[in-house]
Amino acid sequence: MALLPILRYPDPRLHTVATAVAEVDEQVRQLVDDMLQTMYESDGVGLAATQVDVHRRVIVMDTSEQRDQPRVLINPELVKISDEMMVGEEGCLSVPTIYDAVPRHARVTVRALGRDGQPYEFDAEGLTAVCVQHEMDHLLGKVFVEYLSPLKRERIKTKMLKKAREEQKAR
Ligand code: GNR
Ligand code: NI
Repeated sequence: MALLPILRYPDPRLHTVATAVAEVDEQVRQLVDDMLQTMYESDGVGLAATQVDVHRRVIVMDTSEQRDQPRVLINPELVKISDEMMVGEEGCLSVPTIYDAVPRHARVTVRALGRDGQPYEFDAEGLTAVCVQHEMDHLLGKVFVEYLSPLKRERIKTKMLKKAREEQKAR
C-alpha cells in the first residue's frame, strides 16, 4: 500500500479525460488499494484516479458513517438518473478549504466493475449519489468549481495558488 499525492486545483492535469480499464489486473488492484488508503488517510468520502494523476476510469468511495464500507467503481456508468435535482454543499480533496453548492441528480443507478472485475449495480441517493456524480466528473476532467460562476472560480484559483506558494515557502 502507498499514500499517493493528490493533485491540487488549478493543476491542468485535473482536466485530463480518463480512459476505460481494459482488464482488472494486479496493477489495477494495486491502484485501487493505494487509492483507498489515500482516501481514508485524507478523510475523503471518495477519490477518483484523476486526482492521483492516473488517467483510468477508477473510483473509490466510502460514504458510510463508520467508514468501513469501501466501494470500488471501475468503468462506472450511470444507467438511470432522476429528473429531480438536489443541491448540496460539495468539497474536494483537490480544492481544499473550498465548499460550495452544486446541483446534482437526486438519485442515480450506477453500473461498474468491482475490485474483483465483476460487474454490479447499485442505486444511490443523498451523499452517495452526489459523490458518484462528483467522482465521475473527475474522470471526465471536470472539477466541481466549474459549476460555480467565473468570478468565484477566479477567486478560488487565486486562493489556491497563494496557498500553494505559502506551503512551498514553509517547506
Ligand atoms: O471528501 C469529499 N467530500 C465530498 C463532500 C461533498 C460532495 C463531494 C465530496 S467528494 C470529496 C472527496 C473528493 O474530492 N473526491 O473527488
Ligand atoms: Ni473531488
